[in-house]
Amino acid sequence: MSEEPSRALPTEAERESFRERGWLWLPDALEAEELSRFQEACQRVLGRPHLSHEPGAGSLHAILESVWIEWRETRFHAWALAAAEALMGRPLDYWYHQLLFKAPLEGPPTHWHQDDAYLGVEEDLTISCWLAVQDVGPDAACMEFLSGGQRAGLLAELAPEGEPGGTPPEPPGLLPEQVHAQPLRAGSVTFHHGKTPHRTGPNLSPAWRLAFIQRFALRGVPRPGPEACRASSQAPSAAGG
Ligand SMILES: O=C(O)CCC(=O)C(=O)O
Repeated sequence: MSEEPSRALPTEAERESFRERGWLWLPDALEAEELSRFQEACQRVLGRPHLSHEPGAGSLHAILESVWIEWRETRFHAWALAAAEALMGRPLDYWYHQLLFKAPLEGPPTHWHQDDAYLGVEEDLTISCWLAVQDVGPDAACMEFLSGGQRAGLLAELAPEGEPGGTPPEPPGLLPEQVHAQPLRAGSVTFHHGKTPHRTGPNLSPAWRLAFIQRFALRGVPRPGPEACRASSQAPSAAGG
């Protein structure tokens, strides 16, 4: 059974900011004890022999259940769903999650993309919660958002085509003042709307970039299967996904 939410839900001002910009930063979404459990679980993923990093592998995509089956009983998960519902103003279902890790010094950039573009729907379908499992500074592949970009709907220029790596790295019409990079300290999150263009740079730091992402989808809307999930999680990167 799920726990009670771990943190206050977004305020009206925060919800308004999300509607305007298509993303929102919220510090300290987890209590210290739960953050430690997420950090330990991520270290267990990194320590698994078949997942251990090979030079040149660049990034690692994994699921938390492989090391921590009960993670959905955390207060953080309950909070993330409730906060996502408050931001979208609609009932949502938890859809799936990912650990997206980028290797020290070489983890490749992830180019500009819109998550909903991988799902083949025009409707505003999804919202994601991106947790920094450890501090994620500007040199460690923090999230960058094109503020307000969600209001333009799906951008033809960012339509996924062919193999990962085929998408241009910059959306046309990009204005530098619209781009916002959001470094996070451990335990803080950003939420982004499924149509908000976003990217991450390369991980140039000496540590793994550890991010835990939960995706939520509008209740009652048919959700695409695992192939679409995989595509959106491996948005084009300089290393080919
Ligand atoms: O964590 C990353 O590097 C990219 C994450 C992303 O694109 C997403 O969560 O939609």
